[in-house]
Amino acid sequence: MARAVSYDRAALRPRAAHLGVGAFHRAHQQSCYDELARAGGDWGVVGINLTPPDIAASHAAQGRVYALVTEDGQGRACHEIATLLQVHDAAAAAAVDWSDIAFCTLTITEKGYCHHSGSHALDPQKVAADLAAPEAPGTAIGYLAWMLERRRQAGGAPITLASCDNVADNGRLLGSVLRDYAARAFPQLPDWLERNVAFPTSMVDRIVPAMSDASRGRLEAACGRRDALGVVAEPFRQWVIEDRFAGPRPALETAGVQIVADLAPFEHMKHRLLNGLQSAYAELGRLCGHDSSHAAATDPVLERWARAFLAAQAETLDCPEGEDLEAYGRTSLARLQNPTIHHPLNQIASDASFKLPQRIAAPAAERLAQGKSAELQAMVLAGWALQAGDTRPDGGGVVTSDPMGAQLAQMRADAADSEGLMRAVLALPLWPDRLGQDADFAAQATRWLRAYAAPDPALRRARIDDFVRERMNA
Ligand code: NAI
Ligand code: CS2
Repeated sequence: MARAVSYDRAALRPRAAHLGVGAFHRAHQQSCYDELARAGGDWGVVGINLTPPDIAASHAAQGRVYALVTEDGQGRACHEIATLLQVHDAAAAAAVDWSDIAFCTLTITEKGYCHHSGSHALDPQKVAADLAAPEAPGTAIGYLAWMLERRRQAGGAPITLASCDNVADNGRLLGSVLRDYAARAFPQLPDWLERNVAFPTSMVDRIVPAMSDASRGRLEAACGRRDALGVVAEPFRQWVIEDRFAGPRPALETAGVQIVADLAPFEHMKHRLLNGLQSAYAELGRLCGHDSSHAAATDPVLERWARAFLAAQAETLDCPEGEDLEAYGRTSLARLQNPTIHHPLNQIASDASFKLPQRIAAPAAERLAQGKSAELQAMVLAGWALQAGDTRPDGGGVVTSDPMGAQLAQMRADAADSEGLMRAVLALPLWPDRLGQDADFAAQATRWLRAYAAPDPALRRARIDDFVRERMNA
């Protein structure tokens, strides 16, 4: 039975905003705001979507309430979420009243920051249209800069902009690209930003696959109705945010959010263990013939491989306060084995050129610097070299997309052999220099590229199994 809304929605005020009202925001930050409201808080959220699909009309049509279903092998729960007070699609974004908003979060996908992947630098080409017409922005960076310039001119109050995307040091990335853009578009804005805007880094975690016919069916069974904005997620939820704010903020601690001075250990732990394993399965799982992370995580060969991979990744981590890295790794694998969450590997493989630098390449480079093998990470990069840009749909019709996909497909076509292809991939400006300079790493990645060339997924799987059994004493 659905958990009804227990608070007076009229008492909620539009004090927060969110850019990117996608499935994850509706399942994660909104569930935190909902808990705050149930505890007596008055923070409501103004949602803004700058890219399709438009959802404002659907949100209004169903009374500005939607269902969040959390489920695992032990059961299913339906939560009615009413803290998303408004939704504005791109055409209406310019009219949003930001004057009372003190805290804004973002989930605009890794590519939404208009930066060079693997860096915090703005890519001017990605904002060229906005720089030509800064009063009519189309990108999230252009829109935020334009909003902040109007706030500056109006003598507006300080504001916190908190990225919640899976990119390395997301707060510093947002601050970096926004300051660079502002200097080009609104010369008086950078100084105001320094004094009035905070960019905390966040680590956010809840597995929220894109909705499918099957998950929509489970939502209807749990909540007793169809729901255009409904989402289905695992029960696990974590939000760790850097203690860096400008102006008032919601009492996020009420919802179990951790406010910490040093965010990096938490971010690296999540990016390299949970996210790293997901991206590893996105490559190796598909090579072994699997469509979902659940299928990969319950494959005995890939489960054995995962235990070796998680141990190797954990060796590059400092343990965050209050955490246990080995237990976190076990929990990460168990979460991917959740029988109700069938996360398409093609969805996880999407935008991999923005994900693999922090999830795979950075720990690989650190292992090499420690004089340790990074062959497990090389296996993942070789899988990416072979599959990036392959847009064939999986069994469920899900396709993968990556801004560098076409470039990788061309590199495969142009390469004389596996060694030439791997050399070209490791020369891309995505990775730490050490990866391209280490002959052993390049040789290992090349050998796996050749091993993956076997046409039969069962043969590829057998080669992975042989490696794990022989080399990792698994
Ligand atoms: P989604 O596809 O449901 O929603 C994507 C949202 O991003 C939409 O609101 C869309 O308007 C916006 N968007 C997409 N491209 C954009 C661009 N170039 N500029 C501005 N806005 C853009 O995806 P979902 O599941 O909500 O994930 C979004 C992001 O949330 C992920 O990329 C990741 O960084 C983060 N995240 C997702 C998790 C998940 O399990 N789905 C878990 C943890 C973080
Ligand atoms: C996934 C993440 O698609 C992907 O890149 O690895 O969305 C993952 O599900 C979340 O980060 C979990 O919190």
